[in-house]
Amino acid sequence: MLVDNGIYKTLLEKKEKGRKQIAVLIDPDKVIPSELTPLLDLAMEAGIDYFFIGGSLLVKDQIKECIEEIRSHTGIPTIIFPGSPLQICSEADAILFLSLISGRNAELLIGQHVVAAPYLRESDLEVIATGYMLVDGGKATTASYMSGTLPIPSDKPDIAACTAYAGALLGLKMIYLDGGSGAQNPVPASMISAVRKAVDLPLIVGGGIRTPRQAGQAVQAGADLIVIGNILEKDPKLVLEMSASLKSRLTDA
Ligand code: 1GP
Repeated sequence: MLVDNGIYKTLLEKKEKGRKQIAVLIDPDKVIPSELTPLLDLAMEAGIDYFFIGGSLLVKDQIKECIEEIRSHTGIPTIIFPGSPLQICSEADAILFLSLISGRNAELLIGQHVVAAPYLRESDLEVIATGYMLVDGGKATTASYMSGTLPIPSDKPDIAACTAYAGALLGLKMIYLDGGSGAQNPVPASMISAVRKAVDLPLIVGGGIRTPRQAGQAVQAGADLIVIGNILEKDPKLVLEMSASLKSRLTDA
């Protein structure tokens, strides 16, 4: 039986209403869980939609603590964004079941999914099948290195569009276009709009978004959900401006 915690349904409803969404990515290695409160307060004030939790490589065992901290302070849904099955944690609301469709590494297309399957079957996590596409963001990232895959060149929107369309044909529920955490350049608008034209699935875009303007450009090009991580580690208050920028674009539309 598949668990339904209402996460995908709500995401889809917001997309259908044209309501742009924002997720804050928490890398459990880079925070002290008991000191998350100021960021959580800002995220609530900003009205963010989700917390994503995870990383391509984690060296500290803090996922559970981070999720518990978020849950005890906010009602914002927690979604695991895993780099490996070791990051499965039943305390969250959902997990992105990522298939790295931009790559040709069988382990990340299906191998690790088989390893994860029995744990997911026993958990209360809503599992959301997501086509994950790494895009060249100007430098190697932990995601590109750890996955051992070649990101899609940023000036090849057609490759991205065909890959996303193939993902939709395979029955995936969402597409995540990612430059990787700390990418030098965010995913270009031309690529986001090419993917938007190719598929009607919820489109997540992240990696290297550092300014409200970049967030706005991504949604303008067709992203439904923006993910912001790295920059908030330096300037948590930026979440307020990021969120305001998305909301004003909606009003302008
Ligand atoms: C990375 O999309 C996320 O996988 C967020 O990227 O940390 O660069 O904001 P940043």
